Amino acid sequence: MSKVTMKGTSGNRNQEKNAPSAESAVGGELHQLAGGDHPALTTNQGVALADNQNSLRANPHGPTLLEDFILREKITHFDHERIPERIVHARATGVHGFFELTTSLQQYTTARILTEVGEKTPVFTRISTVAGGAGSVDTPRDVRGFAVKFYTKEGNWDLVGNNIPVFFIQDAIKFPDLIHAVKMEPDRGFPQSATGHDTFWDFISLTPESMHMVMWIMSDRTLPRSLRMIEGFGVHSFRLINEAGKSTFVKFHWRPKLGLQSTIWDETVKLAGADQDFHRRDMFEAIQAGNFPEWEFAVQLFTQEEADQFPFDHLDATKLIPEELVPLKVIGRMVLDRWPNNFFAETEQVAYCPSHVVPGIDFSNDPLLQGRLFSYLDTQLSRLGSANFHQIPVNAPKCPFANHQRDGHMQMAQPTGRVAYEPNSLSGNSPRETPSQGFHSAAVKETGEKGRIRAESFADHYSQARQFYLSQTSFEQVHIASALVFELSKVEHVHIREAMVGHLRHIEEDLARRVAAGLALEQMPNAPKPAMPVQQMRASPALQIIGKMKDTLKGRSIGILIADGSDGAAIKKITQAATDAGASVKIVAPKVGGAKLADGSMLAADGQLAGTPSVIFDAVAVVLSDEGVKSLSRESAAIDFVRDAFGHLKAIAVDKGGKALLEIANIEQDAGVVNASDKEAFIAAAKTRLWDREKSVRTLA
Ligand code: HDE
Repeated sequence: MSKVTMKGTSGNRNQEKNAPSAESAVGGELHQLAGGDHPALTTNQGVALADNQNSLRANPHGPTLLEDFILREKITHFDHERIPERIVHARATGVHGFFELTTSLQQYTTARILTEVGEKTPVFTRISTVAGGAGSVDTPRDVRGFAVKFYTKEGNWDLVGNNIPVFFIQDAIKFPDLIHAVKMEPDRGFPQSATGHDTFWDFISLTPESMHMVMWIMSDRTLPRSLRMIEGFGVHSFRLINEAGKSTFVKFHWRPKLGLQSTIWDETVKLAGADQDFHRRDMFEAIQAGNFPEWEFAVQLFTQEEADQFPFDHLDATKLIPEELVPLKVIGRMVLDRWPNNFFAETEQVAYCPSHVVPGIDFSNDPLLQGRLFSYLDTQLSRLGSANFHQIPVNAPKCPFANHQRDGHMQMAQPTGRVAYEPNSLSGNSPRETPSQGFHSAAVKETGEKGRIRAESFADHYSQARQFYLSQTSFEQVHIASALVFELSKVEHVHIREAMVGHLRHIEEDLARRVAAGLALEQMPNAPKPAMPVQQMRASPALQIIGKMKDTLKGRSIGILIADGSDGAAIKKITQAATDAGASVKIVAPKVGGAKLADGSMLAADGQLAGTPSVIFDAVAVVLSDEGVKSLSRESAAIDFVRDAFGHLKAIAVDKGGKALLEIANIEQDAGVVNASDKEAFIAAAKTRLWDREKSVRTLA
C-alpha cells in the first residue's frame, strides 16, 4: 500500500507578509531551513517542523501516538486560545490613534496631557456594545462603551465612558443585578444582546432611578449609524487638581467631527442580518481608506459652590449637567488612525480601569465611580489571569515604570539586583518616591455618619428624564414612544408593562398615553408615588440627535443599483457628485463580476445584490435600462432594495428605469425621490433623512 502524504499542500499561498513573530525573529538560520523568504515553521520551543499536515501514527491506519509532542503542543495551545470574555462590553472594535491638546488647562490641573498644547499622546480606543457576547452582532439596541487609554508621559490614563452621559443606577452595589437582568435569561439562554425581555423591564420598572437612562436607550442614540458618529462621555464627575492643590470638578465629553447620526429601528433590525459586523467593518474600511475618524475633546468645569446651586446632585450618575448650565469647553482632539495588528493581542487583551489616572486628575465621590475603582482591576485579574497584565504591550505604559512588585504568573520582566523593597540602603539606583510630582489625592474634608445611605439629593428620578424627552424633535419623540411599545410588547407579564407606563406618566403624560395605546392597555395604570415632585427644567436642544447631524456626506456611503444595459454616463455622474461631496460609492449589481453597460463595457460590482441590501447605505441611486427593469422586477432583493431605502427615509436618485422599478415596488414619489440627472438635489437630500416621509410608511406610537 502506498503511503498517502499531504506534503507541500500546506496552503501557504497567502503572499501577504506576516509581521515577524517573536519566534521567527530569534533564529536567523531557520530562514534558510524553510527556503526563500519564509521563516521555518517551528514548535514553541523553536524546533522546525518537517510535516504540518499529518500527526504521528503507528502505521497508516493505526492509532495516533502519545509521543507526538508536535500535535500535543499545537492542540493544547489551541484549546487554551480563548480567555474569559468581558462580562459586559464583550463585543468591540479597537483602534489606535492620538490625542492632541489644543487648549491648556494649566489653571486647573498639573496633568501634562492637559497642559502641553500641541503634544500628541498615543491612545488606544475601544468602542463596545454592553449586553451581547463577543460574537454577537454590532447593531443591537444598546449603549456603546467608549473607552480611551491615553499613554501619557506621566503614566496611563483610562477614560472608560459610554456614548450616553448618564447611567441606569446610582450605586455600584446594584450593577450585578442590572446586568443579570439585561443579559440573556439564565434558564433559557436568550435573548442575546437585547433589552426586550421580561427580566430587564422587571428590574427597570422596580428601579425608578433608571428612568432618565431609559429615555436615552429608547432614543435612537442606541442605534448608531457608525461608531465614527457617536458621542462619548466620561459620565461621572472627576476632579482636576492644580499646582496649588486646588481641585475643580470636571466632566469629559467626546464630540464626533462627522456629527451624530443614527439609523432607525427597522433599518437596525435588518442591518443585523445584512452584516453582523457592520460597525467593525465600517471602522476598518474608514481607517484603511485614510478617512480617520476624529472627535473633539471637551470639558465642563465647575466648582463645589456652583455644584451646590444645581437643581440636581452631580455625584448622581443618573444626572447630566446640561450644556446650557455649564458650557462645554473644547480643549483637544482625538484621531484614530491605525488598525491593530492583531485583534486578540490588542482589542481583546486591552485592560481599562477607571482607577488608572495620572497626577492632576482625581475621582469624585460618585458612588458608582467609587465601585468601579474596585471592579475593573478585579475583572482584569480574572480575565487576563495575572497581576502582570500591565506588561502586555497594549497595556504597558509608554513612559518608564519601575517599582518593587515582583514575580507572579507570566512575569515577562527580568529585574536585576538583590533589592526588591523600599526604603533600602543597598541599592544606589532603585526606584524612590517623588514627593513633588508624584500622585496626590485631592485634600477633601469628609464628615458625617457612616451607613448604607442614599443621599436625599439623589431622590429626583423623573425631572431629567422629562427634560430629555421634551428636548427632542417630534420625530425623535415618536421613535422613543415606538421603541417603548416594541420593547414592552416583548414582555410577557402584563403587570410589568403597566408598571412601566405608570413611570412614564411622570415623564410626560402624552408619552404614557401613546405607549399605553400601542400596548392596547385598557386602562391607564396608576403612576407610582415619586420620592420628589417632578421639576420643570429648560429644554436642552443639545440632547437631540437630529439637531447634531452635520450637513455633510463625509464618511457616508452611497449605493448605486445597476444591471445589464445601465447607462454608464449616468452612473459616472452620480459617482462623481457623491465622491465630490465626500461620500464613498459602491456599485451593486445582480452579479459581483459586474454588469454590461449600454455601451458594451463591463462595470465591476462592489457587491452582489442579494448580499448588499440598501440598509448598508445612507442613500441610493437606481440606474436601469428597460431590459434591467424587466429582469429586476422579478427579484425580491431588488424590490426590497428600493422599498427599504424608501422605508428608511433615504434619498433615492432614479433614471427612467429606476423610476419604473419604484413603480413596480409601489413607491410613491416624494421630495426625497429625485431625478438622477439632478445631482444637486440628490446630494442635498442624501445628507439627511426624509423625516416627513415616515408617517406614510409605518404606524408609530
Ligand atoms: Fe463598566 N465594567 N461597570 N461601566 N464598563 C466593565 O471591566 C462595572 C459602568 C464600561 O472596552 C468590566 O474590563 C461596574 C459605567 C466600559 O474594555 C467590569 C459598574 C460605565 C467597559 C465593569 C460599571 C461603564 C466596561 C467588564 C458599576 C460608563 C468596557 C470588563 C459600578 C461610564 C471597557 C472590564 C473595555 C467594562 C464593571 C458601570 C463603562 C465588569 C461594577 C457607569 C466602556 O469590570
